[in-house]
Amino acid sequence: MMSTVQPTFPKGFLWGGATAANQLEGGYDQGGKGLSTSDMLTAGTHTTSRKITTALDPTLNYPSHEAIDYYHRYKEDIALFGEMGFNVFRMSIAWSRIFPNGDDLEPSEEGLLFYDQVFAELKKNNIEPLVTISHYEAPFALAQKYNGWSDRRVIDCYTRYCETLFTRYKDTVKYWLTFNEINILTLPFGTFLAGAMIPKGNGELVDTSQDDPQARYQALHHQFVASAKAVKLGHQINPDFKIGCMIAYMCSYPLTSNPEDVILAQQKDNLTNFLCSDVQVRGAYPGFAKRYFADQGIKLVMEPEDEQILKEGCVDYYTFSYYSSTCVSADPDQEQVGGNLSMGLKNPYLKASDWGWQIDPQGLRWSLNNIYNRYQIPLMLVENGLGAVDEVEANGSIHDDYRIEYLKQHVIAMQEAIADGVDLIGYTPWGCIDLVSAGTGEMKKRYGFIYVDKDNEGKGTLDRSRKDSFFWYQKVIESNGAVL
Ligand code: BGP
Repeated sequence: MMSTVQPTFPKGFLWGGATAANQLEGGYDQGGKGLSTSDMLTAGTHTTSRKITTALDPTLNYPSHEAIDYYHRYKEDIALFGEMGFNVFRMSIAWSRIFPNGDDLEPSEEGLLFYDQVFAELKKNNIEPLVTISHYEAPFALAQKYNGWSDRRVIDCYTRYCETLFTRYKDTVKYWLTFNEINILTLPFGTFLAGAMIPKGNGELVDTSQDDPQARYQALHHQFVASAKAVKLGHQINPDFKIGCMIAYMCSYPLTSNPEDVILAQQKDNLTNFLCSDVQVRGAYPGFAKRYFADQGIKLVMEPEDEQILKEGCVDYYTFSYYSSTCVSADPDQEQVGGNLSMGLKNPYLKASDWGWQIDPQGLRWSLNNIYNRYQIPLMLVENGLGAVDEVEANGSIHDDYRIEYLKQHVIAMQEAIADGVDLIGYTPWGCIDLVSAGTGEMKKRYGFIYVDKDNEGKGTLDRSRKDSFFWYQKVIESNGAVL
């Protein structure tokens, strides 16, 4: 349909980039930091899974131990973000820098000081921080002592951590996210990544054979309660705080017009995407979740006050990651493809990235409309991008036109969604500086505008350099999305 509306971005739109502490900082045993669950994950490859270790083995490569050494280079990196024109930067705080064991009675002053300095540097560059409180990690001691989020007592550890952050950074940070991609716990893996639970089985990060849905959903319930408590507490500490949820939005189309496929696609949307955000945005479990739990024999243990806590802890805004889309079908004999977190079926109309994630900018427009139609609260796209192998030319330049093309089409999709009436307030593409991949532990799967000289084996100078996409994004920001 032709439209007469000229799509534009609103004034004050937030443009920036996104990262997570464990994929970026390094300095895993410095500044009084305790071990984090992410420090116990070895590197994998494109085809082999990362392994979960329970004791450090010096002969293995743990990519988060050094990561890209932002811990020592944040000033240089933030200056580059400033040069690109960022007005927002999504980062996470490493919980075990603040509470090395997770249940310590007092926070670590040294850890808090590090983030004081990071925030000061951002301010100097006119960049607003957007802070994920828990991005795919928790103190490893909590995993060992309580089996992570499976234990309700971890809620108190988390709220003490939140209270510490909210009080300390009351006047520095306005935008918060309680948990990264909280819906990973609706999938049969991710218990270690997100739930800090030590799975039984062969130690592979993605080992679905030992799945225990009862424990998974119980851990998720504890995270919901923790998130709601954090929202309430944050608003008490500073009513101007904006505290959001963060969902890995898995866009799924019915493969055909067969009504069975259509129902399956809707069920997947409900169970993997909307279950979590319904709880976090609306403050209660939706009907389809109750039906699913009954069908699966899952019985959540809830305290009498939980319903009230969830109701009082609704988030201020909805954020999500979007990388790709897949299809679903009632017919089991269809070709599978990968995607961020979930597998799905191949869509004959789409091309895929080198890691097999199907590229679908229109799916972003569809998703933005779908989410906004349901909640009518501000949305922010806090992860998006193309994981690719970059080649450095002899003169040091990096011509990542494939990344520019991917991002450009997704910016156009956002513009269209805004013209459709969606209240989208910001965009932080993932891995704005090359960092360690969460899924594979690789360095060569790069998303950045800024190249970091380091390879999969951990070798390299760690020097930073500007890719072509750096200059492209700089113009996009400068023109508020008018020049693509
Ligand atoms: C999301 C995570 C990020 C990030 C991204 C890309 O699921 O929130 O931490 O890593 O996916 O995934 P990968 O690093 O596996 O390419």
